[in-house]
Amino acid sequence: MDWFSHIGSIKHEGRSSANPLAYKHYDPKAIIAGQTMEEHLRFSVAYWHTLTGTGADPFGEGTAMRPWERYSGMDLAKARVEALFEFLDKLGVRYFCFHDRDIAPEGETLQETNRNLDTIVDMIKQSMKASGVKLLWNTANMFHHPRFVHGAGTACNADVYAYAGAQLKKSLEIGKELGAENYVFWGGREGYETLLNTNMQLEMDNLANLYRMAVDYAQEIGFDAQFLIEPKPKEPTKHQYDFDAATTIAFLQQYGLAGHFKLNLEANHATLAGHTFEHEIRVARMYGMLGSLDANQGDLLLGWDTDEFPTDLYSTTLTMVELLKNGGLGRGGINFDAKVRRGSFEPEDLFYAHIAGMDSFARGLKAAAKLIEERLLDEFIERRYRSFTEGIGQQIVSGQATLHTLEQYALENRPIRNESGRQEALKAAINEIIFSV
Ligand code: XLS
Ligand code: CA
Ligand code: CA
Repeated sequence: MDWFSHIGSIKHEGRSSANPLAYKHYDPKAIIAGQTMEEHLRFSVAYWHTLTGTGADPFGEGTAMRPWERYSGMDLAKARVEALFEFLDKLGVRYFCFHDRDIAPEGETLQETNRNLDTIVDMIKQSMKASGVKLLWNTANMFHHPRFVHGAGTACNADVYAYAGAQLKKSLEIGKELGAENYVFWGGREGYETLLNTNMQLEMDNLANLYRMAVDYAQEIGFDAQFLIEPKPKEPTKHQYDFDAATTIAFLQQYGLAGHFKLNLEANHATLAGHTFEHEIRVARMYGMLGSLDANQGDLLLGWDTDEFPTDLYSTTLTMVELLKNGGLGRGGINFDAKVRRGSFEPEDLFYAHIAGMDSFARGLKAAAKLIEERLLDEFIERRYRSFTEGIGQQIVSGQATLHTLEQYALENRPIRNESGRQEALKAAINEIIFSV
């Protein structure tokens, strides 16, 4: 069955092409900063938005025209697998990600749910083998079903916690079966609505214990994926425990888990936390905890998680600067956790959206490589902090300074002279680089 029969393979046609179904910047084999674009940009398609999403919002039902939606139950689940692999092949994308509940419907019992999963996982495994496509990560959806009303790993009800453990166990087995490169934990309901009814200490201890059990079980079955926690400050809970990169790292350190986890950072979650994406990436990088990225963008006018496809070249450029400086993402990738707008309901919009996201990152990569090569920011920053390379600054950096020596210096020092931060000049220079690539 051909699910997108009217669309062929998407090719790189370059900047002069007017074909909306072609890449203008993403050229998988082009070499940038010593590696191919394909190696730098390990793009991934998100099952939940692209195959399972319907365009429904709290005010209206789905609008998306998806040829596979004429089926239901397990037939629908199977049709979506076929559509996914055709979509990946036509786009030339080598990775995908899913939640357990995206790929197969829940049954009446946990046993039946797991049997449904087994059937679809077999089918996915065959398609992966035939195509060479890989699983960037999988995860367990422990936020959608009403049983998780008060959370999963932070539930106030031990029966729910046990169910979550069982679901997590099965998900780790699936990850192993499909050779997932990473395994993600996003705790949509791991937070609280009000402290009036919440034992925060117990909830966080329990969450850490669940993570520890997952580490142990992965070791037991020989599942060697990189574990990733995905921070998000809120939505659906009012206060989510894994608020942002810094909070999540502190949590992992507090519970002695930092050696087992890295972070999966999402652009829209960063902005919901009041940060830029590059801020979150920088924090993770400083702690050696940068794992993988969920690429999307929010809307300045809307205060929620809109998961739009990334088209902001400024953000993709600064993101790629961080990635290049990190020496890449290792086992991680750039997963389009992004959905087409409700008004973009035709199947070809899925192609336009991914092409827009991939070209935005490809152009961001080219601009970032040029920025680094020209040492525009590096030179400025080095100069800005040069007072720490000699004299009293050098003593501060090397840990030799004391409050006595600082006082002595300050008392004798001539009037302090600060220099401009030149933010506007730097932005203008970055603009020129983005225009030029
Ligand atoms: C929701 C999250 C979710 C995770 C995976 O906001 O982004 O989709 O990426 O559970
Ligand atoms: Ca995400
Ligand atoms: Ca999101």
